Amino acid sequence: MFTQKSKLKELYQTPVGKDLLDTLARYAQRPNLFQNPILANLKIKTIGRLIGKNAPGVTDAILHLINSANETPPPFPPAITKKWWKEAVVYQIYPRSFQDSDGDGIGDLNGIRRRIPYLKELGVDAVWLSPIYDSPNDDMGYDIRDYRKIMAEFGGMEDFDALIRELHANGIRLILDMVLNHTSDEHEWFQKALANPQCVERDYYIWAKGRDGDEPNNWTSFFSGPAWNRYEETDEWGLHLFSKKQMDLNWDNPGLRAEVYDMISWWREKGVDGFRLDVINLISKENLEDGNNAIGALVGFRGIEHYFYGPHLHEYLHELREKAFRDAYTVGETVGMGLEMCRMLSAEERGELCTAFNFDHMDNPGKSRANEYRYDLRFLKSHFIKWQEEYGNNCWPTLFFENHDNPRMVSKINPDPRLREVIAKLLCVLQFTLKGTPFLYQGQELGMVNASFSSVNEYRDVEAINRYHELLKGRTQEEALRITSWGTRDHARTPMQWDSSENAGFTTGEPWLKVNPNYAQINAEEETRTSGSVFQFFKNLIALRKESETLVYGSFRVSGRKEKDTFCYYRESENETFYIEINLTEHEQPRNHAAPPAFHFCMGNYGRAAESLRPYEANVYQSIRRR
Ligand code: ISL
Repeated sequence: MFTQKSKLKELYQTPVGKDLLDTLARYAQRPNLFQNPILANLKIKTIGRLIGKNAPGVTDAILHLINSANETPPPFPPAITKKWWKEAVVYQIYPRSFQDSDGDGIGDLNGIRRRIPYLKELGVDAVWLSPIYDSPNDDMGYDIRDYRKIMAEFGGMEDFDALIRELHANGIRLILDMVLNHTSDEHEWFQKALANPQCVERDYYIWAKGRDGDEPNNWTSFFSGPAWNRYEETDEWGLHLFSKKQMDLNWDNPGLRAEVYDMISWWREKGVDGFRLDVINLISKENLEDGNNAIGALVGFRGIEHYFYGPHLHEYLHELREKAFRDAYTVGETVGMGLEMCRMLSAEERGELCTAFNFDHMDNPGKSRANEYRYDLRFLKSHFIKWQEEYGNNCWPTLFFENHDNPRMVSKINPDPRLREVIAKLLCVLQFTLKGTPFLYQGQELGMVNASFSSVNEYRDVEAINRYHELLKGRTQEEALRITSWGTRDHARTPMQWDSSENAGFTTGEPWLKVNPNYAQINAEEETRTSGSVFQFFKNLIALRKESETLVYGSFRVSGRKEKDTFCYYRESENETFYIEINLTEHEQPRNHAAPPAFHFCMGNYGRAAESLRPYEANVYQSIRRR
């Protein structure tokens, strides 16, 4: 057991210790702090001063998490096993904003079916649909009311059956988004629990008595405010880590788990090929003790240390694999998990997840999408080298820059419209030449960018709306709008831009969320017929990846490890090598490594290579195939 007297280097040897210390260092904007050999000899009790949070309880919380997570790290096997989901290009669709087919201003399943030829042309192998189930849409479908019913605005079960049939007929697999940490408070289980506290469904949720008339503990919601609703009828409080209408499920209840396994098996029997698992690492709550204030201030959510890597997480994930997912593909949305913890959750021999989403690269150290800042691409070099070199052959990375929760990456890096296409293509080169499964978010292949919002009334994102009203306590409407406009999830949810007709061809009705007015310049119709467009670049690089096992299973070797402004690397297999060179800055950079001899220029975001590396230049070279 580790104690306050344990040295940092001893803790750093454990999977959880390494991730927690690296996470703290990143939040403190000192990402390599704990690799310092001098500091490594210090006792953990000094950690408070090091990270600027010399607060009581931080080191106790870290020691407790490390001591209770006493797993042995998975081995490092010599070979990679081949799987379809390691070779696939996955395309995330946010159904509400993809294509409307009935003119109600909301995307739907028949609209997706209509766009299958577009997905085929791009080279997509699988689609991930954000939740399509019956929901009151407090959190746009991530608040599920009936897991076995299609959301009315999206169509009916017959439309789902038609969609999966046509996707499969076109060689495209289907991944559904499964939200298992919580349900809508309008779900039948929760309604029964309110109506009859003695019913079996009562214990499917997490209830507690208040404290002196206040919440049972000091936990805060991811969506602002306390994480509890009070229910007068029984004088109890119900836990909601997200919106007030998303009630956390009690995974310690075997009856609840059995209901979930049955429901997942039902979808698998309908032919679903895989599942994206919403905040899946939060399902095991250790206890309901107060959260540490310093950790809450550092991470932004008080109480998170009691549930982000709970005591039964591995047990429940293994049971999910055995009794529900079986051989279906799974990718866990594992908020707060570092590389080592993702290895514990997804190494092949552990029989838990197939892959995991780690978010460490989505913001620069110490930043979040709640901050206004220019994303510095140079941070990606150390991040990707670590994940390409240390993840192990029995784990498989996921490669993404956008999703439905984050602003458009091009806008985060540099909003200069003259650089938009070059940056979009640079991100494409990283996503499709590094080792891992690429997850492309709708519109990223067009180089879509953030919108601008003139009022909170234009927001549809519950997280942004709640935060706006919280900020109003002490700030003007203009300030609250400006601050929430940096990270509102609405940026990713403006309707897909299909063509230059009204509403960008998304709907003939009134769109549920405003269309970005730049659709006249940025749209699929224009780009699919224009050589050199962002779409064509994605299509060509996806095609290159498909014809070359090297870009899928080849080894990774960095070139110029110490150079800050450029990221150059090889992908190698026995008879073929690719060399990639990237300028991570908006300034011209000297080429410190000529492309190796016997390599030919394959593709690049400036069309051809030049004497030096121009702003954000990214080039792919290929060796002549050795026979
Ligand atoms: O963006 C995030 C991490 O980078 C978090 O703010 C995000 O809310 C968290 O990852 C959880 O997101 C998932 O669960 C939420 C839902 O609102 C998100 O859309 C979903 O991706 C609650 O179900």
